[in-house]
Amino acid sequence: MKKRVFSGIQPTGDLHIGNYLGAIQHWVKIQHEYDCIFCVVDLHAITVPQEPKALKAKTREVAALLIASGIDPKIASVLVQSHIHEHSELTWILNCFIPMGWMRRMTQFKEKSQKQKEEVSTALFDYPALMAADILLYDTDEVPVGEDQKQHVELARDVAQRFNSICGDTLIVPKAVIAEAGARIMGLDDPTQKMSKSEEQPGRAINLLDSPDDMRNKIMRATTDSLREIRFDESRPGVNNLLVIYEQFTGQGRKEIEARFEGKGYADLKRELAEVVVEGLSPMQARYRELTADPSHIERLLAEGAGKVRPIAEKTLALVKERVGLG
Ligand code: ATP
Ligand code: LTN
Repeated sequence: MKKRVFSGIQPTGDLHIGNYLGAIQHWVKIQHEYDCIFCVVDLHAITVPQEPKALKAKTREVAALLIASGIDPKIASVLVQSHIHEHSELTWILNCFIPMGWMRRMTQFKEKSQKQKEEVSTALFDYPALMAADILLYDTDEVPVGEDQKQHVELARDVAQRFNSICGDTLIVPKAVIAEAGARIMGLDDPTQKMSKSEEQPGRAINLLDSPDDMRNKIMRATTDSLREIRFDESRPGVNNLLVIYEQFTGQGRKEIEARFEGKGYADLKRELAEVVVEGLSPMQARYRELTADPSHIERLLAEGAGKVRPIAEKTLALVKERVGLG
Protein backbone atom coordinates (compact mmCIF):
# COMPACT_ATOMS: atom_id res chain seq x y z
CA MET A 1 0.00 0.00 0.00
CA LYS A 2 1.32 3.40 -1.00
CA LYS A 3 1.29 6.14 1.60
CA ARG A 4 -1.24 8.89 1.00
CA VAL A 5 -0.14 12.46 0.36
CA PHE A 6 -2.50 15.45 0.33
CA SER A 7 -1.71 19.05 -0.44
CA GLY A 8 -3.67 22.12 -1.41
CA ILE A 9 -3.19 25.33 -3.28
CA GLN A 10 -5.38 28.44 -3.25
CA PRO A 11 -6.90 29.76 -6.48
CA THR A 12 -6.12 33.35 -5.61
CA GLY A 13 -3.69 35.55 -7.50
CA ASP A 14 -1.26 34.27 -10.10
CA LEU A 15 0.83 31.17 -9.48
CA HIS A 16 4.51 32.04 -9.37
CA ILE A 17 7.87 30.29 -9.40
CA GLY A 18 7.79 30.15 -5.57
CA ASN A 19 4.74 27.90 -5.78
CA TYR A 20 6.35 25.98 -8.64
CA LEU A 21 9.73 25.38 -6.99
CA GLY A 22 8.51 25.16 -3.40
CA ALA A 23 5.49 22.97 -4.03
CA ILE A 24 4.41 21.88 -7.51
CA GLN A 25 7.76 20.49 -8.69
CA HIS A 26 8.02 18.46 -5.55
CA TRP A 27 4.49 17.11 -6.08
CA VAL A 28 5.36 16.08 -9.64
CA LYS A 29 8.33 14.09 -8.33
CA ILE A 30 6.47 12.20 -5.63
CA GLN A 31 3.32 11.29 -7.57
CA HIS A 32 4.66 7.86 -8.59
CA GLU A 33 5.81 6.90 -5.15
CA TYR A 34 2.74 8.01 -3.15
CA ASP A 35 -1.00 7.98 -3.58
CA CYS A 36 -1.34 11.73 -4.16
CA ILE A 37 -4.33 14.05 -3.88
CA PHE A 38 -3.85 17.66 -4.97
CA CYS A 39 -6.67 20.02 -4.23
CA VAL A 40 -7.47 23.50 -5.50
CA VAL A 41 -8.86 25.00 -2.32
CA ASP A 42 -11.58 27.41 -3.43
CA LEU A 43 -13.32 27.28 -0.03
CA HIS A 44 -10.13 28.64 1.52
CA ALA A 45 -10.04 31.35 -1.13
CA ILE A 46 -13.40 32.80 -0.07
CA THR A 47 -12.15 33.48 3.47
CA VAL A 48 -11.29 36.84 1.91
CA PRO A 49 -13.56 38.61 -0.62
CA GLN A 50 -13.41 37.21 -4.17
CA GLU A 51 -15.06 38.22 -7.41
CA PRO A 52 -17.22 35.16 -8.33
CA LYS A 53 -16.37 34.94 -12.06
CA ALA A 54 -12.68 35.48 -11.42
CA LEU A 55 -12.61 32.84 -8.69
CA LYS A 56 -14.17 30.25 -10.94
CA ALA A 57 -11.74 31.03 -13.75
CA LYS A 58 -8.74 31.02 -11.39
CA THR A 59 -9.75 27.64 -9.98
CA ARG A 60 -9.57 26.14 -13.49
CA GLU A 61 -6.35 28.02 -14.29
CA VAL A 62 -4.59 26.68 -11.21
CA ALA A 63 -5.76 23.12 -11.88
CA ALA A 64 -4.59 23.37 -15.50
CA LEU A 65 -1.22 24.75 -14.35
CA LEU A 66 -0.73 21.80 -11.99
CA ILE A 67 -1.41 19.37 -14.80
CA ALA A 68 0.70 21.35 -17.30
CA SER A 69 3.55 21.28 -14.78
CA GLY A 70 3.58 17.50 -14.90
CA ILE A 71 1.00 16.24 -12.42
CA ASP A 72 -0.61 13.39 -14.32
CA PRO A 73 -4.33 13.20 -13.52
CA LYS A 74 -4.25 9.48 -14.35
CA ILE A 75 -1.74 8.91 -11.57
CA ALA A 76 -2.55 11.56 -8.96
CA SER A 77 -6.00 12.96 -8.17
CA VAL A 78 -6.51 16.64 -8.96
CA LEU A 79 -9.71 18.11 -7.65
CA VAL A 80 -11.57 21.22 -6.59
CA GLN A 81 -12.28 21.41 -2.86
CA SER A 82 -15.89 22.62 -3.18
CA HIS A 83 -16.74 19.67 -5.47
CA ILE A 84 -16.60 17.43 -2.39
CA HIS A 85 -19.09 18.79 0.17
CA GLU A 86 -17.59 16.58 2.89
CA HIS A 87 -14.77 19.15 3.36
CA SER A 88 -17.25 21.69 4.74
CA GLU A 89 -19.14 19.17 6.79
CA LEU A 90 -16.07 17.72 8.47
CA THR A 91 -14.83 21.25 9.21
CA TRP A 92 -17.91 21.90 11.34
CA ILE A 93 -17.45 18.73 13.32
CA LEU A 94 -13.73 19.35 13.84
CA ASN A 95 -14.54 22.89 15.01
CA CYS A 96 -16.30 21.29 17.94
CA PHE A 97 -13.04 19.56 18.92
CA ILE A 98 -10.65 22.50 18.57
CA PRO A 99 -10.04 24.64 21.67
CA MET A 100 -10.03 28.38 20.94
CA GLY A 101 -6.58 28.64 22.47
CA TRP A 102 -5.08 26.45 19.73
CA MET A 103 -6.55 28.63 17.02
CA ARG A 104 -5.48 31.87 18.70
CA ARG A 105 -1.87 30.75 18.41
CA MET A 106 -1.95 30.56 14.60
CA THR A 107 0.55 33.11 13.36
CA GLN A 108 -0.78 33.35 9.81
CA PHE A 109 -4.15 34.57 11.07
CA LYS A 110 -2.44 37.17 13.23
CA GLU A 111 -0.53 38.49 10.21
CA LYS A 112 -3.41 38.37 7.76
CA SER A 113 -5.99 39.84 10.12
CA GLN A 114 -3.82 42.81 11.00
CA LYS A 115 -4.32 44.11 7.48
CA GLN A 116 -8.12 43.77 7.61
CA LYS A 117 -8.88 44.66 11.22
CA GLU A 118 -12.57 44.21 12.19
CA GLU A 119 -13.61 43.46 8.60
CA VAL A 120 -11.85 40.12 8.82
CA SER A 121 -14.17 37.12 8.36
CA THR A 122 -14.84 34.47 10.97
CA ALA A 123 -13.80 31.97 8.31
CA LEU A 124 -10.29 33.40 8.07
CA PHE A 125 -9.88 32.62 11.75
CA ASP A 126 -11.26 29.15 11.10
CA TYR A 127 -9.04 28.57 8.05
CA PRO A 128 -6.83 25.99 9.83
CA ALA A 129 -9.89 23.89 10.74
CA LEU A 130 -10.90 23.65 7.07
CA MET A 131 -7.31 22.74 6.26
CA ALA A 132 -7.36 20.04 8.95
CA ALA A 133 -10.59 18.69 7.41
CA ASP A 134 -8.95 18.59 3.95
CA ILE A 135 -6.12 16.52 5.32
CA LEU A 136 -8.01 14.23 7.70
CA LEU A 137 -10.84 13.46 5.27
CA TYR A 138 -8.52 11.36 3.10
CA ASP A 139 -6.57 9.36 5.71
CA THR A 140 -3.51 11.39 4.78
CA ASP A 141 -0.07 10.23 5.95
CA GLU A 142 2.06 13.10 4.66
CA VAL A 143 1.42 16.74 3.82
CA PRO A 144 4.07 18.45 1.71
CA VAL A 145 3.92 22.18 2.40
CA GLY A 146 6.12 25.23 2.63
CA GLU A 147 7.51 26.34 5.97
CA ASP A 148 4.67 28.86 6.36
CA GLN A 149 2.05 26.10 6.52
CA LYS A 150 3.81 23.89 9.04
CA GLN A 151 1.89 25.27 12.00
CA HIS A 152 -1.42 24.52 10.27
CA VAL A 153 -0.43 20.90 9.65
CA GLU A 154 0.62 20.60 13.30
CA LEU A 155 -2.86 21.75 14.22
CA ALA A 156 -4.36 19.05 12.00
CA ARG A 157 -2.21 16.48 13.86
CA ASP A 158 -3.34 17.80 17.23
CA VAL A 159 -7.00 17.72 16.19
CA ALA A 160 -6.71 14.14 14.92
CA GLN A 161 -5.10 13.04 18.18
CA ARG A 162 -7.67 14.83 20.28
CA PHE A 163 -10.57 13.42 18.28
CA ASN A 164 -9.13 9.91 18.55
CA SER A 165 -8.59 10.18 22.27
CA ILE A 166 -12.14 11.40 22.89
CA CYS A 167 -14.06 9.32 20.32
CA GLY A 168 -11.78 6.33 19.77
CA ASP A 169 -9.33 5.64 16.96
CA THR A 170 -10.82 7.19 13.84
CA LEU A 171 -8.48 9.62 12.10
CA ILE A 172 -4.99 9.03 10.71
CA VAL A 173 -2.49 11.41 12.32
CA PRO A 174 -0.68 13.18 9.44
CA LYS A 175 2.76 14.71 9.34
CA ALA A 176 4.12 17.76 7.53
CA VAL A 177 6.94 17.31 5.04
CA ILE A 178 8.91 20.44 4.27
CA ALA A 179 10.99 20.40 1.09
CA GLU A 180 14.55 21.45 1.84
CA ALA A 181 16.13 23.59 -0.87
CA GLY A 182 13.89 26.09 -2.57
CA ALA A 183 11.43 25.86 0.29
CA ARG A 184 11.23 29.61 0.44
CA ILE A 185 11.67 31.72 -2.67
CA MET A 186 11.84 35.42 -1.87
CA GLY A 187 10.42 38.45 -3.67
CA LEU A 188 12.57 39.84 -6.49
CA ASP A 189 11.86 43.46 -5.60
CA ASP A 190 12.26 42.82 -1.87
CA PRO A 191 14.20 39.68 -0.95
CA THR A 192 13.25 40.02 2.71
CA GLN A 193 9.61 39.19 1.80
CA LYS A 194 8.53 35.82 0.45
CA MET A 195 7.39 35.63 -3.13
CA SER A 196 3.63 35.59 -2.72
CA LYS A 197 0.60 35.70 -4.93
CA SER A 198 -1.50 37.86 -2.64
CA GLU A 199 1.07 40.70 -2.56
CA GLU A 200 0.26 42.79 -5.56
CA GLN A 201 3.68 44.36 -5.91
CA PRO A 202 4.72 44.41 -9.55
CA GLY A 203 8.21 42.98 -9.76
CA ARG A 204 7.80 40.79 -6.70
CA ALA A 205 6.96 37.48 -8.37
CA ILE A 206 7.66 35.70 -11.63
CA ASN A 207 4.29 34.30 -12.56
CA LEU A 208 4.04 30.97 -14.33
CA LEU A 209 2.06 32.54 -17.18
CA ASP A 210 4.26 35.64 -17.57
CA SER A 211 5.58 36.32 -21.08
CA PRO A 212 9.33 35.72 -21.56
CA ASP A 213 9.91 39.48 -21.72
CA ASP A 214 8.07 40.10 -18.48
CA MET A 215 10.21 37.43 -16.83
CA ARG A 216 13.40 38.99 -18.19
CA ASN A 217 12.40 42.48 -17.07
CA LYS A 218 11.54 41.39 -13.55
CA ILE A 219 14.79 39.47 -13.14
CA MET A 220 16.93 42.28 -14.55
CA ARG A 221 15.33 44.69 -12.06
CA ALA A 222 15.69 42.36 -9.05
CA THR A 223 17.09 43.96 -5.91
CA THR A 224 20.64 42.87 -5.04
CA ASP A 225 23.30 44.61 -2.94
CA SER A 226 26.35 46.79 -3.40
CA LEU A 227 28.88 43.96 -3.03
CA ARG A 228 30.37 42.14 -6.00
CA GLU A 229 31.01 38.54 -5.19
CA ILE A 230 28.42 36.03 -6.43
CA ARG A 231 27.98 33.29 -3.89
CA PHE A 232 25.34 31.52 -1.81
CA ASP A 233 25.12 33.55 1.38
CA GLU A 234 21.92 33.97 3.35
CA SER A 235 23.09 37.24 4.81
CA ARG A 236 22.84 38.66 1.29
CA PRO A 237 19.23 37.78 0.53
CA GLY A 238 18.96 39.31 -2.96
CA VAL A 239 21.88 37.49 -4.60
CA ASN A 240 21.22 34.38 -2.58
CA ASN A 241 17.64 34.24 -3.83
CA LEU A 242 18.71 34.58 -7.47
CA LEU A 243 21.25 31.81 -6.99
CA VAL A 244 18.71 29.53 -5.31
CA ILE A 245 16.33 30.03 -8.25
CA TYR A 246 19.21 29.27 -10.64
CA GLU A 247 20.08 26.16 -8.64
CA GLN A 248 16.48 24.94 -8.63
CA PHE A 249 15.95 25.40 -12.36
CA THR A 250 19.30 23.94 -13.49
CA GLY A 251 19.82 21.23 -10.88
CA GLN A 252 23.51 22.20 -10.73
CA GLY A 253 25.49 22.03 -7.50
CA ARG A 254 26.27 25.18 -5.51
CA LYS A 255 30.06 24.94 -6.04
CA GLU A 256 29.59 24.54 -9.76
CA ILE A 257 27.29 27.57 -9.91
CA GLU A 258 29.66 29.76 -7.87
CA ALA A 259 32.55 28.72 -10.12
CA ARG A 260 30.50 29.58 -13.20
CA PHE A 261 29.92 33.15 -12.02
CA GLU A 262 33.32 33.78 -10.54
CA GLY A 263 34.62 37.18 -11.63
CA LYS A 264 31.30 37.99 -13.35
CA GLY A 265 28.87 40.76 -12.41
CA TYR A 266 25.27 40.77 -11.22
CA ALA A 267 24.06 41.70 -14.71
CA ASP A 268 25.63 38.50 -16.09
CA LEU A 269 23.99 36.42 -13.40
CA LYS A 270 20.62 38.03 -14.07
CA ARG A 271 20.88 37.61 -17.85
CA GLU A 272 21.73 33.92 -17.54
CA LEU A 273 19.12 33.34 -14.87
CA ALA A 274 16.44 34.97 -17.03
CA GLU A 275 17.16 32.57 -19.90
CA VAL A 276 17.21 29.57 -17.57
CA VAL A 277 13.81 30.52 -16.14
CA VAL A 278 12.27 31.34 -19.55
CA GLU A 279 13.46 28.03 -20.98
CA GLY A 280 12.58 26.11 -17.85
CA LEU A 281 8.97 27.25 -17.96
CA SER A 282 8.39 27.21 -21.70
CA PRO A 283 7.35 23.51 -22.07
CA MET A 284 4.91 23.95 -19.20
CA GLN A 285 3.42 27.06 -20.81
CA ALA A 286 2.99 25.21 -24.10
CA ARG A 287 1.19 22.34 -22.37
CA TYR A 288 -1.01 24.84 -20.54
CA ARG A 289 -2.10 26.44 -23.83
CA GLU A 290 -2.88 23.01 -25.29
CA LEU A 291 -4.79 21.89 -22.23
CA THR A 292 -6.95 25.01 -22.03
CA ALA A 293 -7.69 25.33 -25.75
CA ASP A 294 -10.91 23.41 -25.06
CA PRO A 295 -12.33 24.48 -21.65
CA SER A 296 -14.47 21.33 -21.35
CA HIS A 297 -11.28 19.26 -21.16
CA ILE A 298 -10.20 20.56 -17.76
CA GLU A 299 -13.80 20.43 -16.55
CA ARG A 300 -13.87 16.73 -17.36
CA LEU A 301 -10.52 16.06 -15.69
CA LEU A 302 -11.68 17.79 -12.51
CA ALA A 303 -14.93 15.82 -12.43
CA GLU A 304 -12.90 12.63 -12.76
CA GLY A 305 -10.53 13.77 -9.99
CA ALA A 306 -13.42 14.39 -7.60
CA GLY A 307 -15.03 11.09 -8.62
CA LYS A 308 -11.87 9.17 -7.71
CA VAL A 309 -11.58 10.54 -4.17
CA ARG A 310 -15.25 10.95 -3.22
CA PRO A 311 -15.59 7.40 -1.82
CA ILE A 312 -12.70 8.04 0.61
CA ALA A 313 -14.28 11.30 1.82
CA GLU A 314 -17.71 9.71 2.21
CA LYS A 315 -16.29 6.84 4.23
CA THR A 316 -14.34 9.06 6.64
CA LEU A 317 -17.22 11.45 7.21
CA ALA A 318 -19.67 8.60 7.82
CA LEU A 319 -17.33 7.11 10.43
CA VAL A 320 -16.75 10.47 12.12
CA LYS A 321 -20.50 11.14 12.31
CA GLU A 322 -21.06 7.71 13.76
CA ARG A 323 -18.36 8.23 16.41
CA VAL A 324 -19.81 11.59 17.40
CA GLY A 325 -23.36 10.30 17.52
CA LEU A 326 -24.73 12.30 14.62
CA GLY A 327 -27.54 11.13 12.37
P1 ATP B 1 -0.52 33.73 -0.46
O1 ATP B 1 0.67 34.64 -0.44
O2 ATP B 1 -1.71 34.25 -1.14
O3 ATP B 1 -0.78 33.06 0.86
P2 ATP B 1 1.18 31.84 -1.66
O4 ATP B 1 1.83 32.40 -2.85
O5 ATP B 1 1.93 31.75 -0.38
O6 ATP B 1 -0.17 32.57 -1.43
P3 ATP B 1 -0.22 29.35 -1.29
O7 ATP B 1 -1.45 29.02 -2.02
O8 ATP B 1 -0.36 29.80 0.13
O9 ATP B 1 0.66 30.42 -2.07
O10 ATP B 1 0.77 28.14 -1.33
C1 ATP B 1 0.80 27.08 -2.24
C2 ATP B 1 2.06 26.30 -2.02
O11 ATP B 1 3.18 27.05 -2.48
C3 ATP B 1 2.35 25.99 -0.55
O12 ATP B 1 2.92 24.71 -0.42
C4 ATP B 1 3.32 27.07 -0.17
O13 ATP B 1 4.09 26.76 0.95
C5 ATP B 1 4.14 27.20 -1.44
N1 ATP B 1 4.74 28.52 -1.55
C6 ATP B 1 4.10 29.69 -1.56
N2 ATP B 1 4.95 30.71 -1.66
C7 ATP B 1 6.19 30.16 -1.71
C8 ATP B 1 7.50 30.69 -1.80
N3 ATP B 1 7.73 31.99 -1.89
N4 ATP B 1 8.53 29.83 -1.83
C9 ATP B 1 8.33 28.52 -1.77
N5 ATP B 1 7.13 27.94 -1.67
C10 ATP B 1 6.05 28.75 -1.65
N1 LTN C 1 -3.26 26.71 3.43
C1 LTN C 1 -2.49 26.17 2.34
C2 LTN C 1 -3.34 25.54 1.28
C3 LTN C 1 -4.04 24.34 1.80
C4 LTN C 1 -3.44 23.09 2.15
C5 LTN C 1 -4.52 22.26 2.59
C6 LTN C 1 -2.14 22.60 2.13
C7 LTN C 1 -5.36 24.23 2.06
N2 LTN C 1 -5.65 22.99 2.51
C8 LTN C 1 -4.27 20.98 3.03
C9 LTN C 1 -1.92 21.31 2.57
C10 LTN C 1 -2.98 20.51 3.01
C11 LTN C 1 -1.67 27.28 1.74
O1 LTN C 1 -2.07 28.41 1.79
N3 LTN C 1 -0.58 26.93 1.14
